[in-house]
Amino acid sequence: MRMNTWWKEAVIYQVYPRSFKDSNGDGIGDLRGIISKLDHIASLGVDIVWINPVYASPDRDNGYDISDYRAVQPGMGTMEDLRLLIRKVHKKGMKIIMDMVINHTSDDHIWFREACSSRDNPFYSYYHWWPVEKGEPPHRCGFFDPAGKGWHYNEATRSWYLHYFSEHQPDLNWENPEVREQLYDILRYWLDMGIDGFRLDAITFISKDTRWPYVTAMILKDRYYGDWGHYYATGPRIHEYLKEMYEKVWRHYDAVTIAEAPGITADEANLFVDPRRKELNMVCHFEGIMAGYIPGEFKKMAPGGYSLKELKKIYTDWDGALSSRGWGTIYLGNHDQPRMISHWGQDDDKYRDLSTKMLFTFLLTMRATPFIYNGDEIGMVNIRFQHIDDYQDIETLQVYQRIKDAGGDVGAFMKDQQLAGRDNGRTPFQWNDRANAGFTRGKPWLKVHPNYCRINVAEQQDDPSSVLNFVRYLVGLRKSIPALVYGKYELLLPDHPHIYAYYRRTDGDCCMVLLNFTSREVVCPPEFSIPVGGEIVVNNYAGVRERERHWCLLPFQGLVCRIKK
Ligand code: TEU
Ligand code: CA
Repeated sequence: MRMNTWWKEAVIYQVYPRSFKDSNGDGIGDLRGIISKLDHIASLGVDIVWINPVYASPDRDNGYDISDYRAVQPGMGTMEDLRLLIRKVHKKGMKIIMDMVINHTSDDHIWFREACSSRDNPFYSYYHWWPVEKGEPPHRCGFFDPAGKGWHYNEATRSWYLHYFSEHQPDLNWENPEVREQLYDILRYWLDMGIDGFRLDAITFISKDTRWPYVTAMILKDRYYGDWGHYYATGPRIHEYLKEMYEKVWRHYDAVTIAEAPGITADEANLFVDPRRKELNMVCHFEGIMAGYIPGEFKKMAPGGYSLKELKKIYTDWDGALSSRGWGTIYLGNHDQPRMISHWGQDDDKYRDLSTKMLFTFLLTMRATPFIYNGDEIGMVNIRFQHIDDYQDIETLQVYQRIKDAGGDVGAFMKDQQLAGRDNGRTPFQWNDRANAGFTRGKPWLKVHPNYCRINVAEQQDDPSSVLNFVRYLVGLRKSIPALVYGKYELLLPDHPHIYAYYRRTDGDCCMVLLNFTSREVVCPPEFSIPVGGEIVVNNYAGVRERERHWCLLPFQGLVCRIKK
């Protein structure tokens, strides 16, 4: 039997602090900036605010390289500002969760600076090392490494250290109980300060097979879908660690725990979130967000784009996997992804608003806790940089270098990045049509999208037909119809290439959701009937077109029809 809980009913709003609002003119968003915009966040009707890392960091990866877990990054503000933010969020009746990066630290963290000074240093065992006497280490992938390598040589200790991301993000050695105690202590520190939970970065990667087996391309392909992320997510002690973390931390708080879960498939999800196992509450999987990319290539979209049929299968499989135990999440964009609208909809002037509204209808009517990424609520789109110098993201820059060094096709990479590059989702938030979109009075750290004069909050604030007000309406609707949260999800027309349709059903209530994911007009198949006496509660067009008793969906039309029994 499934229990109803606040975080299942919640809508989460993700704030990327660097790009949200700058309060002091240094061009970088900060905590005071977020505080000044809490009215906007609250106006959406969301329940939980998730902020990306704001801890002390050399910012090689925009805060995902923490150098002090108990300090606020000076550029972000002070500890007082953070306490104020927590108080103000609570005062508005919302909750706040922080991002926690404990798979790795910054190479500037005192633990690592000590560790790499000598093999005898007590902190040496806080990280994973491969001593030179053993020869070359077995290959591991470093996602953000210019050479693609996951080991980096350190002269002082005559050994390589492990880093799944960049060389500036050494992986912590969770085998060491002292490391684990340190980390649990940090989690408790923040919970005691009053935050309501965590999004746990790359948490599926914390356990390593320290027999360090050779993982050849063949093994990777045969056993791990050719995906290093999957190999990394299947460490032998992962669930032991998560259970321990539960006992030592979560058990004592009413906090929500959300795993960022690269490498996890639907059939593994309950290992993390079945409440009987006492590990975590929810996982954010990558299968939906990665649909359409060519496997084995770096963020290269298949020529025809993603297939809706495949997308439906992924979300339906995930729903099925979590239908009786556990609970899911859904997101269509975040700080690691292109803009939702450019990725899954069509971002030209003709269809931008319509397809954004359709996508939000999807996002907010599925059986999973939805995440809204800041900027999507006004329909912000990819900036599509032309020059490598415009990018700031370590991933883009390092992979560019890797391809260049290997004599690869840099031009093709630049083109792929216009769709997939992470900086597309990180351009400054567009508040109004004044200088720098009202984000900063200084020079923004990343270019503002030139369309800010037309696409901004001020423009949409009071326009009843705006994307912004559509999102506010949908959030409210989800909160007022329990079937949209807890109702059973039943996929209709699974093989239809253009329409995504499903029921959300409880005993006395049913919502039928009909979404046209394409720019063509589509007639619903004849076996698909119009519900008699249904009430249309969501529609991104003024009306509904019918043709001989068949529903006809206009380009990117999204409809929710409520059928009460
Ligand atoms: O992401 C982890 C992760 O798996 C992604 O890095 C993913 O591989 C990549 O973004 C695909 O482009 C988290 C954070 O969300 C991300 O911002 C960090 O860069 C990363 O961890 C390292 O901490
Ligand atoms: Ca600032």
